[in-house]
Amino acid sequence: MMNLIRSFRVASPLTTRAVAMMLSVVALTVLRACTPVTAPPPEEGVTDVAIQNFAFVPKEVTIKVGERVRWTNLESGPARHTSTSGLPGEADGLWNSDFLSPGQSFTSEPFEEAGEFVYFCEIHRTMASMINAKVIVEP
Ligand SMILES: [Cu+2]
Repeated sequence: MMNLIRSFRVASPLTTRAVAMMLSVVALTVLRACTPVTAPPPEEGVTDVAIQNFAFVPKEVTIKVGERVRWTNLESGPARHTSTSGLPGEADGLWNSDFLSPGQSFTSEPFEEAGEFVYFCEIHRTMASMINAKVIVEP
């Protein structure tokens, strides 16, 4: 009996601490989900494309040889996206962001050649707004 009481007394503050910890984790998660994601600060030689409402914005950008493109997932919901060069089912391997969660960015390497480069989102390859986006590189 004495042992039981003792273990209860020992367990009780621990339980309180565990509950408090769980609550703070929940609070942090809620807080994080409610914090609006923001675009990173502009960078010279980098053109920004937002991924928002299941679309690349703008869908077409024009840059110069040697410049880069940065994609940022600005969804307010939990949707992840990718920026993947090529066409759905025919990724050409020029770049691939992997999964971008809201708030995450991916910056391409500098484009070394002039031309037009299409890309899409691997996850939403059936949505018209998420395919046939374009980077136009001028000499
Ligand atoms: Cu997507």
